[in-house]
Amino acid sequence: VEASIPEPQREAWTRNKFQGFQNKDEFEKEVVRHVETTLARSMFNCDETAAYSATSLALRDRLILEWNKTQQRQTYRDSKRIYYLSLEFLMGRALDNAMLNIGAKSVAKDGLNELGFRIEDIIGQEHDAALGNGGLGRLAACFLDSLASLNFPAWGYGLRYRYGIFKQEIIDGYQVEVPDYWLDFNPWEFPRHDVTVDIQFGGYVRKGQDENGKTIAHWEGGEIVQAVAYDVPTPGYDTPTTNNLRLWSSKAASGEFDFQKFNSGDYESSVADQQRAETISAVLYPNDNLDRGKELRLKQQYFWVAASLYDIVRRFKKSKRAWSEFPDQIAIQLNDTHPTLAVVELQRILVDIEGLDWDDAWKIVTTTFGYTNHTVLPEALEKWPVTLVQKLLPRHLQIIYDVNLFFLQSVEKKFPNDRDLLSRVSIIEESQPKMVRMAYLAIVGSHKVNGVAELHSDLLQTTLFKDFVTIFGADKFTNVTNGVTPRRWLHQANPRLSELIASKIGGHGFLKDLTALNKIEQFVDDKAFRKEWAEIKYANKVRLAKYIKSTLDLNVNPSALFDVQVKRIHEYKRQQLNIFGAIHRYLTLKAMSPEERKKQQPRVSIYGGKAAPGYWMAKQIIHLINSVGAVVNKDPDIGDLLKVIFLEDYNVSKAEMIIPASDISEHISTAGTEGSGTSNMKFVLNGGLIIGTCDGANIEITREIGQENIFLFGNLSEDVEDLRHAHTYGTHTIDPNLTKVFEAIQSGTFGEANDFNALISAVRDHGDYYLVSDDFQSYIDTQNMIDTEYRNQEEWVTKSIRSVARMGFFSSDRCINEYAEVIWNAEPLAV
Ligand code: GLG
Repeated sequence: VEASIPEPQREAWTRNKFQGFQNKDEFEKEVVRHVETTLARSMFNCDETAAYSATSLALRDRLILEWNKTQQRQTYRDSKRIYYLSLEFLMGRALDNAMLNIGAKSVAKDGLNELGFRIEDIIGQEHDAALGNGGLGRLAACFLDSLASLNFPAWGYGLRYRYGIFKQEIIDGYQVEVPDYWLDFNPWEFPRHDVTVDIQFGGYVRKGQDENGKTIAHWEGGEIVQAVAYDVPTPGYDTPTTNNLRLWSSKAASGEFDFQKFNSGDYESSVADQQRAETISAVLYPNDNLDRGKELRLKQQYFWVAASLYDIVRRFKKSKRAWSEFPDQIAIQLNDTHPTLAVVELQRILVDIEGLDWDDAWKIVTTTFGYTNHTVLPEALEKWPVTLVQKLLPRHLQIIYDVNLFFLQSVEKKFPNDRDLLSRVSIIEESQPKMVRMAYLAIVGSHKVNGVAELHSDLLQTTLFKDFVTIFGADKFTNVTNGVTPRRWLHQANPRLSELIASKIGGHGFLKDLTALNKIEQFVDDKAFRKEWAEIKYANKVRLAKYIKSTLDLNVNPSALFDVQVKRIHEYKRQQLNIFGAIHRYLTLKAMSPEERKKQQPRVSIYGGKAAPGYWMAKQIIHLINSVGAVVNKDPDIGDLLKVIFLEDYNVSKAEMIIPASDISEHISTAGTEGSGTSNMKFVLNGGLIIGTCDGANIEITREIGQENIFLFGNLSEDVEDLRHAHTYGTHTIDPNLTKVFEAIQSGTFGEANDFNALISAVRDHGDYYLVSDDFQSYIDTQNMIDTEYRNQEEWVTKSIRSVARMGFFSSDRCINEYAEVIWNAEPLAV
């Protein structure tokens, strides 16, 4: 069917072109129209939820126009496109971000005011889009913002989970998980019921022949599930470019019901089939840095990857170019190993469906893909049982075996008679049961492999992927240090600081070129500037204190030092070190005379983060923090000197409030374990100082801001192995101060004496894998130093200003430009 409007009628379309609101009056008109028609309500029953919905719809209309134009422009210019495949996109709220990016916030603010609403209340109505666990998913969201802001033709591809990351409730000090049903009303997505892909699972492979007598594989039988596209417009900052995030949702291929079954009276089982299909995109796996090897997870991965590749290939084929041009037109980035099956799927499409020779196809595949690794933790490295892959994806398993065979043959040729090497690098691990090593498959199937911070990339090349460096050469391996978007993490989260900076350095240009922040360093001695700088931090702390009061009914003093650790709860991130340190502080204060106490620096120790539901130790840590808080916070000897606060349900929108309110934040992972960390960058960008180990991006932050502006402590990555070895084979003595902390816990100071035995045993009896005891004294000393330095507020403000001024490197814009140059070989599209 020819859907386009014939030439003579197009004039009427152009004449009636919808422009979206252009000023306050038109904005109000649009909001009222949406309230009265789209929502079928009126001024007599327009609550904040309705006002939020209507405001979003008015904004969305504007976005959609630019989004359409962007897509047309990108199709017309037909330049190289970037596809970012990520199982997680932790987008957070969209309204505020959209208003700021398209420059409509002040119009909306005034308009809403006239209509009887405060913009902050309206923004606060939105439910976070929480389709991710932590850093990996939030990085993908920052990347989308940068890709659009820099005008790259880029799409994100992910899954449209019905349930995102669970909501965390704290009941009696324990984490309880509540499902996060976020799709009730989501104005930011567009269902594309006409964009569907049938996805096959199971069945068998039949060998056949094509017209030329060449053998080809036919994958037949099994079940079909349908993928439906949902599009989310992602606007760039201060540019018309609005890119697309396409999320796939699963449903039964036969439509609503199996009519055969339905008509024969078997209603229940026809509905069951439908529900089984919908299960695929139903829920985000809530594990961060942990692979659980669940069958449904593998189904999710293939479902998403196959739908995305079908879409990408379909778009490419429209251009009628030769297959050899595929890698000139398309770069696909694998966000971790989760989408690695895409490598196999593209090879399958090219060989089985498009009839290319194996070697030609494989060249195209490997030139197209790049792979980003985010962690060296062994428990996070994905492996799938060969038997499971055989059952769900029989043809893909054959291809994996062939890829492995040709790869191992090439290794054998280069390094003859090294059987050990062959078994070390084989994509198939010869274990019981046999496993497919996804990271190795990703390396072999990509032209570039990168880590996310310098130390992390070095460790990859010297440990985990050492053999592959020998085989492929060092050029294949590179580093792209993570970054964060200054739009959300400075301009949106901390509007007053953003304005102050803009007022000093001639506008908001730094939001597009963050290195321009260095211009504020010349004002470091400017009295008025310093004063306002300090006032903004204080105001942000007051806001957080109010939030603590309203949610926990606890009073905290905004003048106290706010010490924050918010991130996923994980033993390697060492929230246990933090809380042991807080207990030590408590015991020390208790032992002091009242006069001595008066001289101490008051501190609020703030924690937040989710534990994976099956991660028992992480849940113990949450329980300990809450148990300590319950005692300390009501101890009259202590008063304001120490408060221990656990903030429930840490997420992106809460991060936007918490991060600007921090004086010191903690990034204290065991050296060599954190890939990069990205909240460390956000905290410093907002004028908070950090205490950290020599790990992840902390090292580069130190290099940029100067070691006088950061509090580093603890053992170095190169000493970790020896220390662990000594714990296991030598005599392992526990730090005496830490021993006192353990004794306090086990004497029942914080509730049931035996509740926390596992946390203590891990350090004392089971080898202290995370080096909590080894780093304890250094941690305590550094915290004491922080107390002292905080009392010198003048010096503290100087450090804060200088640090922010030197954070330009950590913009995700810099990061995306590096990917584009070194990995994607792609360029922005002028608008
Ligand atoms: C990983 C790592 C983090 C890293 C993030 C983004 O653990 O250190 O900053 O990816 O690269 N799972 C993660 O969050």
